[in-house]
Amino acid sequence: MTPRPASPEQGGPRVARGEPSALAPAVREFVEAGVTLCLPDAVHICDGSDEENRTVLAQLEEQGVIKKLPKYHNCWLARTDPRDVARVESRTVIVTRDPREAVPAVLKGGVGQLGRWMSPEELDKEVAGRFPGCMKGRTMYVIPFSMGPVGSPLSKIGVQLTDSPYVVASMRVMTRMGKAVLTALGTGDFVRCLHSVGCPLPLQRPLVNNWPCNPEQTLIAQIPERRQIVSFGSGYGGNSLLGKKCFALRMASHLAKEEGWLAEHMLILGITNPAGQKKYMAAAFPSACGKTNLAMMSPTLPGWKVECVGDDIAWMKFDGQGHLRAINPENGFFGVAPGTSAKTNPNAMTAIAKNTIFTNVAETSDGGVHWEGMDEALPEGVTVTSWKNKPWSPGDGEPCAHPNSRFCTPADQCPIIDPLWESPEGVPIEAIIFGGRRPEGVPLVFEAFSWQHGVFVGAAMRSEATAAAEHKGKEIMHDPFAMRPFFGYNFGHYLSHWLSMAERPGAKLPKIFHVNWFRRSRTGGFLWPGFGENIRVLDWMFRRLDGEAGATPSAVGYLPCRDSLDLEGLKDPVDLDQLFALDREFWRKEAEEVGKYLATQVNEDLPAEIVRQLELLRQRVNQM
Ligand code: TSX
Ligand code: MN
Repeated sequence: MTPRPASPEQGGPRVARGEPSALAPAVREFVEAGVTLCLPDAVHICDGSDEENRTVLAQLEEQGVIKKLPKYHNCWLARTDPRDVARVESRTVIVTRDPREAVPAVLKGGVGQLGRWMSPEELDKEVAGRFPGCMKGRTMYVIPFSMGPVGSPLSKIGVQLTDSPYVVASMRVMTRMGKAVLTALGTGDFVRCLHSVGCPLPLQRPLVNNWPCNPEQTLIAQIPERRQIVSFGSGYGGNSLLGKKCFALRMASHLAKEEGWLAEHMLILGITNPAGQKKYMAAAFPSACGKTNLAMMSPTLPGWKVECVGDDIAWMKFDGQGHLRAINPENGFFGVAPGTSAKTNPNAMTAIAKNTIFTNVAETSDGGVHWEGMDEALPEGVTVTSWKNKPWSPGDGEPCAHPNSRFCTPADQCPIIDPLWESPEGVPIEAIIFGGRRPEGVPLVFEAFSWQHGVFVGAAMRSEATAAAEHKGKEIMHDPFAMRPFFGYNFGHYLSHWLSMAERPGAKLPKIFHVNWFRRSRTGGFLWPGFGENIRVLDWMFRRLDGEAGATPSAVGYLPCRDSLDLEGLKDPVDLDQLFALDREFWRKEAEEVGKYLATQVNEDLPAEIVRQLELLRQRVNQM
């Protein structure tokens, strides 16, 4: 491949927007290298303006990638190629020289489930087999973006090159994007993000739904040492909005380990009690636990207020006073649509009524959106078109919306967005909540005995996975820290990093809790009403932090004392005995399973302290 000069006069790409010569030298070099490799027809440097956004959306509409939803203000629907609907874990890699930096050495006979490694040599080969000329006939957009408020000491900057205008429109929602970011960057450092849908023009094959993608060649690579992210073949958000999972979790977790902070898959909420005292909490849940619902919940207890800082990612760092300060590095919510309703999440429903990009939801004949669990009767005479663009009716036996369909909406449209959500110093985190979807055995809430025990609780997280096509029944999957697909480095080293927080002089360590909203009774019903009633659990935590609520030690952690959970005003009685019951045999098996998992998956990299915590759990269970 002969490199080509990158200026229009010399036959390089047309500059569709922006001024390449005004870019900082390092940014310009990155853009020029992208042009030389990908050979786009034009380059567009994004400024982030409203006018630019309108142009990008109009172009997407003209290409038939999105269509307007006239029932709402400035809302759009994208239908993807049905082969490009989710993150692709099998094609997601962490690139390091030493494989042990990226993933733990799995015990012989086991298959690693905590990430995939690729060597730099192999990556370079894979890139060379995909990217040369991949943007021919297309425009390469240059997206300068900040993860976190522009200029915050906790924020980080990236520059994404992409040939997808859908990515441009979505990144404008999910990150702070444009001119202000280039100014804040100056001549500083940034993460280099390169993305292509892998469909140069003229097309080799016809598009499906006008959605360019290249599923056979999909690859998502994080290269921490080079501060680089490379993504090919997918336009779907988790693979293509590189600021989110790739940067804010995989790349950032690596940077956080180097720099002494934490990049976590956590929501952040503010909670105010009837006396007006406020605290912030962060919470990590695996998928299908209603994380976005909790982040925006409407409490049922009188006088309590919950406000949302973020619904997916938390960057946390101890400040000079020893407080753990957190920011939400994102600017929007990229939430799962099905199950979101006026009952489960009224605040999200309000947020998504304008300026929102929907992907793979169903469309109503009156220009609105629809999905499973939206809980809204269709107006008389209104019909539904499914995510596959086919007429749909409730008896069809297929969902109208893809189960992983999404809304992409600006965070500041959430009615209960926290007043400090863009505070550059972050909010002080007093509690960290882990959780899982556990039909059996795991009580509604418990508090860890110590930081070290809490880290073990995070490592031992498991959750019921929604039945995937290849599985028969529902399985309880391991998902440590809800980070299993997002670790940017060896999970054993990650555990050591978390444990090391206890050695920081002056650090005021948050209390760690574990919750389970999903325990079922012997007859199969949920034992806890969940949703807004979860405030009763947060209230108990709140009072624990103030040293007020009572707790009794158990084999698994501190449990609320009788009467220390406020159950007043609950419509239906709650069976506290079943909700908090601890069964010796269940926990013996649970400890054994967690032990087996950590021994095979983390093996030699498992910190001795975690082995000790497992042994302590075993002893406590034996003494039950
Ligand atoms: O999001 C949920 N939360 C957290 C809310 C703040 N969900 C939905 C999970 C799917 C993503 C829940 N589902 C919660 C919950 O706390 N709890 C449950 C289980 C449940 C479902 C229905 C009822 C009670 C519990 N009751 C009725 O439907 C009447
Ligand atoms: Mn997530």
